[in-house]
Amino acid sequence: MAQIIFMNKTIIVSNRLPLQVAIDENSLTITPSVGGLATGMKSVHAEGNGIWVGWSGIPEDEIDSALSIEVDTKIRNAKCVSVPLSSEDIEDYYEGFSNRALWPLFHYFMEYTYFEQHEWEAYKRANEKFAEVVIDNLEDGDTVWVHDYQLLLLPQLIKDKKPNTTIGFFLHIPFPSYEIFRTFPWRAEILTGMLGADLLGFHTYDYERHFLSSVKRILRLDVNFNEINYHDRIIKVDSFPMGIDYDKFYNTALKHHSETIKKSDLRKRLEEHLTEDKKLILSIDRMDYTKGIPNRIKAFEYFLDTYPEYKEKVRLVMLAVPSRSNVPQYQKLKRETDELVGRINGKFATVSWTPIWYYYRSLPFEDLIDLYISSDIALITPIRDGMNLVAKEYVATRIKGDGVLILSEMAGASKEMNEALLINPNNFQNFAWNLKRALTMPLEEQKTRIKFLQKRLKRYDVEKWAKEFLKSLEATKQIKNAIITKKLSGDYENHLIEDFKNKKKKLVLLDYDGTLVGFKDNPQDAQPDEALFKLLDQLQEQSTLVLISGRDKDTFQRWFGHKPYNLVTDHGVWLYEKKEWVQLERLKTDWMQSIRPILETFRDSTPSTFIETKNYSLAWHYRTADPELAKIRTMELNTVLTSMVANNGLSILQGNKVIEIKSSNVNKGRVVSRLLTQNDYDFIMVLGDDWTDEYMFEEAPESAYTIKVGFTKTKAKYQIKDPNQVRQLLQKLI
Ligand code: GDG
Repeated sequence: MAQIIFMNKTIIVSNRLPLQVAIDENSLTITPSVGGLATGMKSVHAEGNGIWVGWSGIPEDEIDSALSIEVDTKIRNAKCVSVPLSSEDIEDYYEGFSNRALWPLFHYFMEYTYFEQHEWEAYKRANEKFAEVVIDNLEDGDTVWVHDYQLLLLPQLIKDKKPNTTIGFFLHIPFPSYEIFRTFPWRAEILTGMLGADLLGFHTYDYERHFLSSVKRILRLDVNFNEINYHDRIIKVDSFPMGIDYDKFYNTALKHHSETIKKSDLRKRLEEHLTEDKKLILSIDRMDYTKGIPNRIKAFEYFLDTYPEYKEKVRLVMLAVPSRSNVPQYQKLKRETDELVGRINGKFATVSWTPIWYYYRSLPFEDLIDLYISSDIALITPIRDGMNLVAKEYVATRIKGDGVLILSEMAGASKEMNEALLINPNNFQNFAWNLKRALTMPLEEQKTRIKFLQKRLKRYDVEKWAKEFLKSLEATKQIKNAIITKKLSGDYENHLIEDFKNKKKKLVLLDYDGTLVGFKDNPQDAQPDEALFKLLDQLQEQSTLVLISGRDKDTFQRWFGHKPYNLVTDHGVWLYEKKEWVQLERLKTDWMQSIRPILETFRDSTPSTFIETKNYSLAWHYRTADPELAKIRTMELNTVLTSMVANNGLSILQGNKVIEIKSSNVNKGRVVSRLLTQNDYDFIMVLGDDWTDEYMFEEAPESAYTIKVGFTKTKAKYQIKDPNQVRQLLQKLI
């Protein structure tokens, strides 16, 4: 297997390598690609020992092994490493799963989406092949940047094998809303695959928001602003709108305008059409159903019907670049486009004018620039598009400041190109009206708009985009370090175990839910198991053990009454010591009758929530409710309750997916202070997972081992992942 080993490099991974391999009978040539991604990544790739991992474009079974070695060597000379993929992989993983399932679904084309089990298997296999090559080339301290929808599983595959690697992932296409994404048969696997990354980047805030919404609802993970708590990691999610190589487009346009350069045939031909009262309208896209090509042609027809005075005055120059022509929907689109162009040209053409010039091919870069600089208007109207770089390129080439960009609201680019004429591509009336507006826009207005757009594109170009992403990715190391510094493992853990063994008067304070047992949908299902009893029995023999919980006295009596453990229930109202219940606090409960109706209103308007009535408190549980609705409802409930509780000596506790109202003068911290005065302990350990446990951490003396379960913000000195690890730790102590 191909292998290049260097220190601290960035490994870029994308489905295709940024190069073209051409093999004919006598020669093998490798030329670099000039696409947006290749340009954007150029400096990252060139820096130090950076490498690029991807497919070469040649299936491994279509080339003999001697030639394959030669191809690999040449690719390696270009600082690239190829992933060997067979024709079958390409058929099932790329053309199949990537382009017949992910691409249409992520672009909201559900009717084009095929879910095939064997293609999903191929997708997993191909992602594993990429992982293998990346891991083979990976050294400690390296950074990996994975690109796009073909490699959604790759981040986790790398993280599983190399947990310390810093991994970034960028999605170049939209992330669909939860309602669309939830239809995906392997939705949880896809999300989990992506969550192997430390930073996830999207073109727009909307895609980011959709992604987070799916993470919350499907994986039920906690999200704080743009950070996801995932096991012992915090994953950052952010938007980075991809730019273009502005200077390259601007300078080439400048060159084409200069007197000294010979005009290309294409340019001359275009200019023949350009007289004072005639205008060229340009569209350029890959031939893809997301780009709205048939829609655009129909809208253009509508325009000519509505404003017939523009017949013979305008021409639509439409470049459609062949793409994925093996996939049936693309073949259908090509047929439909051919027919539409034929029909409309037939309908309107005169001896001296055809309304649409249609090219179905790819043109050299210089011709592309000629198209941009010769067109008065760019008509970029995708039905759905991650970003759309063509819109940005058109603007960059307008060196005289004239020209109008008509841009679909459905393109990610519309979010940062407000000075364009933004349209909904499905509203033909508005489409035609804006086209007329563009055709009649005063030059001064054109210049003002283009100038604004150019300024932004120049400032946030593709290199800046790549740098910003990598800067953010680098910053995730600090989050990781902050977790590592508090994580109870290695030396910290050994020290704790040693101390426990050596000390005589030991106090162990343990919260129950979320600390000793995981959360259940219904709190009554979280009973202690045999293994836990065994563990606690032994711990009890070696220390003063106190289970300290917000649970009610009756439940704990049922579960633990037969054991010699000390129990504190109701957040500190009752203490069970030497098999006797002692009431520590005398509390009123008359407030419940006025608070309960409020909670009932919230329960009724928030499906899957319920109220738990305890002896001294009321709790509203929302664990299985829709997380986004629950978030809004908790804010509302807090507002309503805050005004009521203040004057009634009550307080609101924000627990783990629960809001609890109880008397202000009880909390777990008060019990801790009380317990501490009773004896002269030389070892104190406090474990808890939730906001209510912070009171215990606060009251514990400086010398205590305070340990928070989970990796959210805490006053505790150490952090540990989950109840499983808590049990492992306790096992080690005894
Ligand atoms: C995906 C997302 C996102 C086009 N025709 C020719 C040619 N091009 C170049 C353009 C432009 C690029 O191809 C097309 O980029 P887009 O952004 O418009 O679209 P996708 O290919 O669908 O790209 C998209 C992008 O990823 C980046 O994240 O913006 O939303 O779908 O650069 O100039 N270049 C040449 N000849 C052509 O005939 N030389």
